[in-house]
Amino acid sequence: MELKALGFDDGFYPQPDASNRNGLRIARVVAVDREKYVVWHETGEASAEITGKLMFGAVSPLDYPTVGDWVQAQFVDDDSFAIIHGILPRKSLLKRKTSGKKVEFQLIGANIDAALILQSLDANYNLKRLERYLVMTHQAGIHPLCLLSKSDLLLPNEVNEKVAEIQSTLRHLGIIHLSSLDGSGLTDVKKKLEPKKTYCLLGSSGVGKSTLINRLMSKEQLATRGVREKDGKGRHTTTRRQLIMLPGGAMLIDTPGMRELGNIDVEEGIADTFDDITGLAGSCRYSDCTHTHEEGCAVLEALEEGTISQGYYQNYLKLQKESEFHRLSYLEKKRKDKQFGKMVKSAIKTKR
Ligand SMILES: Nc1nc2c(ncn2[C@@H]2O[C@H](COP(=O)(O)OP(=O)(O)O)[C@@H](O)[C@H]2O)c(=O)[nH]1
Ligand SMILES: [Mg+2]
Ligand SMILES: [Zn+2]
Repeated sequence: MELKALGFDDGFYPQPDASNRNGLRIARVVAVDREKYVVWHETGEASAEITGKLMFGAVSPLDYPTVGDWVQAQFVDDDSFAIIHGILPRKSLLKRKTSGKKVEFQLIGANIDAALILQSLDANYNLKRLERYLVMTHQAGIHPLCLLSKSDLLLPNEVNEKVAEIQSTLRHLGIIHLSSLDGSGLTDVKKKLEPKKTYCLLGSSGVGKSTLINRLMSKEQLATRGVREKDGKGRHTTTRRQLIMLPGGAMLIDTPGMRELGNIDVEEGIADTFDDITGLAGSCRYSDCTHTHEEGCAVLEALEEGTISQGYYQNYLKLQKESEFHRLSYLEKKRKDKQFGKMVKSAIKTKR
């Protein structure tokens, strides 16, 4: 398969063949399982590992290949195995905070064109969580689309109410409601998936990601691409992050469900997601207004008048506080890591 069909953007990477001189070829990472990778290249699929140099030079998870990355690799064993020497600059990078107390980034995927944020219309539906996903997506500069699954569980007017509720606060967000069970809305989803473009499917576990992917895939495709993992029934299950080629030529990155979604330093993402607040902020009396207590605050006025909702405003403040807190913790961690690195270096020197 041509690299272009795998999503390679030769407008973004003007000289893809410059790498041939050192015997390296360009490939795309389609699956990551700890230190093991699977890549696609022009003639097929290969298992891959990274060079020791890349591994020891890595100072953070950001320095490791992730699903969707374009890499330069040396192919051996009839192209069945690849050694990854470097990562090409990323057009976009979707990342979140690792779960738990640790303040470190976890990569979700690279070179993604659009994000499909899936929420199910049953108990999982949660506007605040949707806003959280939007912040992460916007921060990466990726276009979001909201998919509401399991519409078969609700009456049509109940579905419309939910859509209207989202639309009233997130006015620019595209929304499609669907049911993988009765098939409604699936054609609308397929229409959004353009060939050679890369999408990622985001959502908590149980919202119907795997079921949707099964509906978007055709049986033939299942057999030809062996990257997917199947359980006994031949259904798609997610145990690792992987990129899937859909029948129409679009690619989809499936991620294991996320139970908590923390963000580190996502100020731009927040500004883009809460654009009603961002728009009002320009009319606040003070340019450094925090929109919490100030005189002449346009945001507080709008809150009073009811043009923006309490929930929207509260979540804005909450996500901002969290983003800043994690940003400072991350800086502190980096500083300590650096100090520790210096200490080790001087210890080695003294030993010599
Ligand atoms: N009623 C209904 N159930 C669904 C739909 N899509 C998925 N499910 C069910 O929801 C559960 C979780 O689905 P799954 O695809 O494994 O979710 P994932 O964890 O996001 O991959 C399963 O029992 C599915 O059968 C749907 O459109 N309607
Ligand atoms: Mg799943
Ligand atoms: Zn203000």
